Amino acid sequence: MVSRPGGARAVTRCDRLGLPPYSDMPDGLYRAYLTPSYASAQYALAEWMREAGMTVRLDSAANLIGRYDGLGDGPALLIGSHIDSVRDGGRYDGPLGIMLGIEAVAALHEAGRRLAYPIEVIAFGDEEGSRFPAAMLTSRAAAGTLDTDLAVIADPSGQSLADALKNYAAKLALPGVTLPPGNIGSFAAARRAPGSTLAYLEAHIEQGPVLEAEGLALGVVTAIAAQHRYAVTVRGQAGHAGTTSMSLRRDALAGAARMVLAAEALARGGAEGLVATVGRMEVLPGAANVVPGEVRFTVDVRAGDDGPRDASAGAILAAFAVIARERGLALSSSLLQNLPASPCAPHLINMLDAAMQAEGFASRRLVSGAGHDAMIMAAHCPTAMLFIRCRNGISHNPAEHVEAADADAALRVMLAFMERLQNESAA
Ligand code: HGY
Ligand code: MN
Ligand code: MN
Repeated sequence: MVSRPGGARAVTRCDRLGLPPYSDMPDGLYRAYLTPSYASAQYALAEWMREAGMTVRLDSAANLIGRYDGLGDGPALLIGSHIDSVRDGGRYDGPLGIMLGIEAVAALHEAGRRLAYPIEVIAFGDEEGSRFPAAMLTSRAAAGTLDTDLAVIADPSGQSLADALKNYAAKLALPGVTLPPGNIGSFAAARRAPGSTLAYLEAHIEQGPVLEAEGLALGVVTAIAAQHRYAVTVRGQAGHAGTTSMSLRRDALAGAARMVLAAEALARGGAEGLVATVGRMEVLPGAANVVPGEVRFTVDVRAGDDGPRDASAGAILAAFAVIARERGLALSSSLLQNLPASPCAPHLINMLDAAMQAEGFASRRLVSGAGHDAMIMAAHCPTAMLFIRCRNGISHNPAEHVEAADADAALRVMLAFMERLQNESAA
């Protein structure tokens, strides 16, 4: 198998996409689904996919897909990750897996090789959920597991997903690419035909400290942690900051603050791997001289398995209810996202592990605390994930960093995995 230093180019391309026009913010990276920066990123990716010998298309959820035909036209190996980012995020969370997919195909193309199976490289559009309230929308469309009423989804500016999709299809004119219908009714038509995908392979930075701490470049993911994400609203009574005595207050923010600390304490005292995060909070009316009458915040609870996740989430909501009662506050919560733990396919874990060892890398298997499109694609096909060391385990942060040498290592292992997959599928 031809191996080539494509990892450096993959990293360089991620760096390029970290700057305007590929970002919707001037001094950092925020690339949201169906925005102008998303369109610019798709233009660049389409060009790189074509250079690697692929044909390019958009599915009806506006996922960009490059295809490299195989000797046979059976089920395809799907390699990918997501092209959207969190606000002020890092450059490699998502894009690196797409660029390495392009590099793997480019290696075959330059060697004039076709494998027994077709290869598709997919750039999922909305893994982070950083624009619309639901996350992983476009991989759920591809996997056929959409369980969200798309018609009611709108971003914080009030633009509906339906309008965003319509505008996008009208505005984006990828040369030579058939545009998606651009209507929400056809969004679900992005579903990949059952049985059409041999396996889904996602290379991704670890977003944690384990590989670096053990001096390892790569790791094989065994499973992806379970997630529950809630929207919580606490209502008290707004009042004049100067005249409302402390004993008469029903301060929604003071109550929410106690809830945040209660969630933290429960997670700290919970099982290994249990985490709880309040990542977003809105204080209303948000004036310096008004006792907050209402607070809205999110809670993200994760654990290696569904059971501990469910038990911990229940305990956290129960603690919130006690605090609300004690303080005369009204409490409501809704489940925004329920992602069960997602094991990767055992035969692909073994195959990826064997490829790593054949390329001279020590075997290291680990659970992913971060969510990935792979956990959605598991409903459609067997999945495999390859983790790549990242500096200090930092992610969802502009300081996110990956070494080109580690990206090269990942590419070598991906190519070795693809050979094994060919041998297995030919057997
Ligand atoms: O939240 C996550 O774990 C992923 O980065 N979307
Ligand atoms: Mn990611
Ligand atoms: Mn992420």
